[in-house]
Amino acid sequence: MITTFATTPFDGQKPGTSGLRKKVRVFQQPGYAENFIQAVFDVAERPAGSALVIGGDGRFHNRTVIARAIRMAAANGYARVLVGQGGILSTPAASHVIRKYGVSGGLILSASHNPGGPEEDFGIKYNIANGGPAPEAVTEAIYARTQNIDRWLMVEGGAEVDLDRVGTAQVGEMTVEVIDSVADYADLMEELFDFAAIRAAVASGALTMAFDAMHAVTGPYARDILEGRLGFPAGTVRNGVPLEDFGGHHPDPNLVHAAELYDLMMAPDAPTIGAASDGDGDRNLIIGKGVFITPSDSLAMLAANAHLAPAYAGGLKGIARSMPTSTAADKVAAALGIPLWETPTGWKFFGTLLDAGKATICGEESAGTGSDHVREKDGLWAVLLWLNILAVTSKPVAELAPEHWARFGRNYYARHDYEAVESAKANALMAELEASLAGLPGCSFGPLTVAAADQFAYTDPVDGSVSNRQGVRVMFACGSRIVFRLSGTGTEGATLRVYLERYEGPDGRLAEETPAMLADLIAAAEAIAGIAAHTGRTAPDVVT
Ligand code: VG1
Ligand code: CO
Repeated sequence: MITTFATTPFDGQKPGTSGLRKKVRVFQQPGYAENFIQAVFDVAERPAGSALVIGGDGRFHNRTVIARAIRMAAANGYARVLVGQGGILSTPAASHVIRKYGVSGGLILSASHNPGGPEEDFGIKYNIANGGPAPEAVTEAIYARTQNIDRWLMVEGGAEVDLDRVGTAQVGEMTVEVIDSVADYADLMEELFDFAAIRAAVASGALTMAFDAMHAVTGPYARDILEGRLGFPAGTVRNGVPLEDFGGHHPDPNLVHAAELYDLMMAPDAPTIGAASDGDGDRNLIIGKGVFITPSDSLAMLAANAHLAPAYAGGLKGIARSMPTSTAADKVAAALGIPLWETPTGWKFFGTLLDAGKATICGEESAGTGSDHVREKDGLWAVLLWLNILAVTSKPVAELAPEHWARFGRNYYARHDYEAVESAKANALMAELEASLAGLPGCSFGPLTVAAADQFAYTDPVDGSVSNRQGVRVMFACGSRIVFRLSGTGTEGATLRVYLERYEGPDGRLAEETPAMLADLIAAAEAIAGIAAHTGRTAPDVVT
């Protein structure tokens, strides 16, 4: 029943920031997904009798690849596969299921915040036994294997597994368990947070919310937890039915793609809090009534108030953030007397810190926040921690945020994305920028003087692995900063990300508009990198 299919390598099956992401039509080439999955199975650490978790964000092509992956797992000697009902598992839920059932790893089928549909994006990511994304050593080994792969294995014949019915089935020698996609995860959330306090605040009418699931994977989770367990009225979860093409939208919870939610939250009759999540449920957008909270600030504010939730009442062991994320969390770590870890972009770099108990809360400027409860960023987790804090303090976001800034200072922050730039042009920009780094210190751009400039390199404090060239940093004497890097998740040309940050101390200007506060930095970024000259673009496509 096990068939060996001869194959030859495909170019470019190199996992990026978060797995292998390509256009659906690339994944639809015969053998493309199979080659990659076989490469994973060939290099993954999986002792005899191992189990595997499979789930995805429900986007177009999800079910096709899941059906193939199940048959391949059976042919490759897995004893058991756990798959979410309908092929659905949010990324944090998959991480939790891997940990809870002690399996050797998982395949997460998602291109996250990238759009879905026949002409859009698909992705495959492998997570290891700790529930987190495979570290670079593993993704490098997978990539190396894709370059010399010559066969893949699959069990043929027998009925297809009915993904829509919870229960067990047999594929060859392997058992397939179709599990409830939501229950394990929702139970975990109930353990972490003060659901009774949130329920009481909801019941009294003091705490109201709007949650935009963006027709992505979080819908069923948000309905169960927010409308079911916490008692928010029906309709609190908007766009709650996962669609294969996310309704034609980008499931990216930022001010551009969740503009409707933003407008709602700026209206006079806005609810207490508005939130949204992305394609695979690991990102979060937080908007208080009348006030947007940047993801970097959200990380800092959550860390400062985490002790109000039962799971974190004993304090935090440390905070970790990706390098381009603002330094707002650093101020909180200093005040709490705990370490602050600065890692390269991508959640895979937090895994060792979480496993070693060096950090409890982690975050990225790209709307990712999470803790040691799983090994992925977790959109609903962040929303629930905000709800917990709002319920316990009875203060609106518009009061909590200024209080935070008055204590720690405020990091004005924005990210400018230049999307689908011709790769050669983006590479030339970065190369020229790198070549200019040594000469930058001492140079002035308007009122800003460069204090230091470098390429960020990271040595993992736990396993000693080194990751070079993780983004160009230009640091100014006043404490402001610009970071330049190319995205590792795009599927079309290159995306240039420019991260801008300006710090104002507790006695500084705390209530200004962000664009005005960053104007000098924006001009400096153009002068330093020659963005218009290299790319022909005079303005970013997306500002978040
Ligand atoms: C982006 C974000 C990064 C995030 C990654 C995966 O990567 O910047 O912070 O970890 O997406 O997020 P890049 O290389 O494009 O900048 V998700 O929610 O798309 O899995
Ligand atoms: Co995501």
